[in-house]
Amino acid sequence: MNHKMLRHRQQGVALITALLIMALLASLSLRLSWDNAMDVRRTMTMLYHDEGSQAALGAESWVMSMLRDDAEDSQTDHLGEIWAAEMPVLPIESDTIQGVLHGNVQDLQGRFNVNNLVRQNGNIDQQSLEQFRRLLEVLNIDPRFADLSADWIDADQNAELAGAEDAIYLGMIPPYRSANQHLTSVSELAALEGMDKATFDVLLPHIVALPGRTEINVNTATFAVLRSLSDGISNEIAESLMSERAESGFANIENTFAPYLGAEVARGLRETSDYFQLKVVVQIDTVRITYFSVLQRDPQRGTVVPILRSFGTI
Ligand SMILES: [Ca+2]
Ligand SMILES: [Ca+2]
Repeated sequence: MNHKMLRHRQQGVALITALLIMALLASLSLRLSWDNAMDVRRTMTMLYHDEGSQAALGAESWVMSMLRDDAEDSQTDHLGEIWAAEMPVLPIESDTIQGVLHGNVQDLQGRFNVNNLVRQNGNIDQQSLEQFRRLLEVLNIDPRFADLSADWIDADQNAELAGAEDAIYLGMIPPYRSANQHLTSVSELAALEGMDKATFDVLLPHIVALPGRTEINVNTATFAVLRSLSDGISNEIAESLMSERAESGFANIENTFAPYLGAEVARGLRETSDYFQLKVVVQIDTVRITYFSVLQRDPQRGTVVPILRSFGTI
């Protein structure tokens, strides 16, 4: 090999080395800028999430004071009151953030409290069980789920005729046990034997799990819950009751319901509420937060406190 050829070869190696270094640097810089973009995105998402959570808690404070004012200003609770109106879409704006917030408040005592199915001593309350069966029939759902729910909550392991206890649930894959105590969330009923999502979604707007035994506010009760009060309340009667109460509630619930209900059931009715559910949806950029809060109002003390908060699902 002469000198000329050797020099050419050395130059070729140097060129390839230089190209390799260039390629390496380019890929490194691409990687760094990608990581950097991801870091910025992650930080912004966390920031938006924090801001969104704060906005949801702000909305909760606002609704709590609205419910306190309502207790001072009115003797009854009905769907024409300000708390029952859908919240307008409110802007969330600052130097760095732009988003929106909307939500609503629902009266939870317009629904059937599944914890009414079982008395404090752990035994099934037959009257509430019958009412739940009627509610399911009105909704075209198998009334067997009333017995299943009662067994799920009652203290014992004796299955009702159409019910189920651990003997059934332990045979499932995966196996599980019934709660045998009062519920904190109706979502537990999704675990009932034979319950599917479609059925549960139909049932959900009409049921609630409130602490202890509660009465039903007929001013806010759903159509199906009104019908469930008695076999004597037909579709037509329930429709006329709905139009009688309109948006300002019944003038006199005793007189209105006396023809349809026995004294025992009538005692479980009222025209005020102590439990409400706030739902807030916050959207900032691509971050969306859904916040639920169950609020308990004590009209005697004039207080409203959150008793169950959750992000995402009820
Ligand atoms: Ca009121
Ligand atoms: Ca049981």
